[in-house]
Amino acid sequence: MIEDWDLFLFPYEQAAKEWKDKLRGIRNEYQSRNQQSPIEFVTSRIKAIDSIQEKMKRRQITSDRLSEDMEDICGLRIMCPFLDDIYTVVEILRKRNDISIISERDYVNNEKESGYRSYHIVFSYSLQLVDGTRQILVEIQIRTLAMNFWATLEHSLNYKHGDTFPTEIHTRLQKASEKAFQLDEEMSQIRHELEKSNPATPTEQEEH
Ligand code: 0O2
Repeated sequence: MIEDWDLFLFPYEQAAKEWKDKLRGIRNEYQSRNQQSPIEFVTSRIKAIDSIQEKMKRRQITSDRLSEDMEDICGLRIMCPFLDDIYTVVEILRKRNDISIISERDYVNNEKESGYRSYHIVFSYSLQLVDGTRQILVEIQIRTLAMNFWATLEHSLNYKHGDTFPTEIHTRLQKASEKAFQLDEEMSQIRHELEKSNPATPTEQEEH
């Protein structure tokens, strides 16, 4: 049993803050070079306590193994403007020497049965605490704006509806996901064509 959740979750909150800052730093670096950033915006969340407890039961994770066996207590999400940007961000993360990548899951090219698409990376991060260093697992989900649009709405519909969708709704959501993906492909194609015709055009960036 976790006696003090605030105490348990503190390192995860700290890691989320540091990583949000690092990822926004990458975006700012591109902007300072007047280049289009592969990162549009970044969000973070600490897994809700009831969601941790539900997953502990479902996966038979004991309290003493929680930090090692639950990989998504600290979660970050990177939203990319275009499809190719997802893999640019993956490469940037692979090259970093302040993390050790534990696993990668490509749900962009291998979408889940629901229609969900995103690229998931779990890594271990050395967090500096008063008493020394602690390894914290962090999950980053990397997706386009269109994938985020679909996943956010599907999640909220699922949350409101509870349990599983009726078959007809499930199929419609799969189709909606396919349409979002077609939109991503079309926008990527437009970008490539514009780049070919005018390689040096700097693209406008929004501040978030
Ligand atoms: P939250 O914020 O934790 O409540 P599991 O975590 O056991 O369910 P697994 O295999 O460990 O699953 O992880 P998986 O499937 O690689 O990633 C789980 C997370 O990916 C989910 O976290 C969602 O954020 C996202 N995800 C996966 N499948 C779907 C889907 O079909 N629809 C949507 N909208 N998101 C999905 P949690 O646990 O739901 O979120």
